[in-house]
Amino acid sequence: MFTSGMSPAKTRGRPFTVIVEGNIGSGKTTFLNHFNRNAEVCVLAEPIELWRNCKGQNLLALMYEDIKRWSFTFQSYVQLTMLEQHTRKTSCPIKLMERSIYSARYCFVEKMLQDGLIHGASAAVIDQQFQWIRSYADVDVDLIVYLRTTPEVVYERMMQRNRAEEKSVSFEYLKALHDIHEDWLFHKTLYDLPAQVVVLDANLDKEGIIDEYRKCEPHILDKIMTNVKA
Ligand code: 8LK
Repeated sequence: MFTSGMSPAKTRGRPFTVIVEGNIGSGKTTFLNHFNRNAEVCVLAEPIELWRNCKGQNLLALMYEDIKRWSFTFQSYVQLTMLEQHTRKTSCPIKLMERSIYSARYCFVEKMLQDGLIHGASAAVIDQQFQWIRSYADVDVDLIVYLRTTPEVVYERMMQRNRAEEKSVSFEYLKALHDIHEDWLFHKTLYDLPAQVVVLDANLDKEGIIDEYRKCEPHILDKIMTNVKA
């Protein structure tokens, strides 16, 4: 656990920022809940309720109903809500975010572009906004935790979770999202990495994964302390 008594991890006027990345069903919520018990950690879950209710419109449902029609609308709003989370002020020294403006652009928009699910013109507008945000807003991060899974395991979890909007998500879509996460965070062949990556085996079940978190706590702490001293 991030121990109290640690010197405040304020880096460059913002909290030490950890983004938790991984496929749909990779256990990000379980990870966040585990670290949420610490007073020094501000946990920001994915703002899915905002995506489900943008002035009464369920953008998440619309996107999965007709991805080509709604991908731009949905991804534009995701980018805005992620910007809000990156820049949200907190008195905690550590901010833990579920996904980020980076996975929005590098995984989801990129995947949609590769598969022709978003028009090139729409992706270009999102990218221009993304580049502007990176230049003028403080969306820097200090550490990436990659919850690494296999597509088979997350497909099974997604089916069990049974989220209404995700009923139409196919194994192929999850596999494609898996591949792009792998390219970005494991093989490191896609775009830039905004911070160092810690990779966890997130195929483990709920009990096993807690042990995996415990194993990585000193590692994460070490990274934080190194960063604070630097
Ligand atoms: O994570 C909740 C749901 O939203 C899941 O079905 C995947 C989808 N989603 C998406 O399509 N694009 C996204 C995110 C989530 C998160 C980011 C940053 N971009």
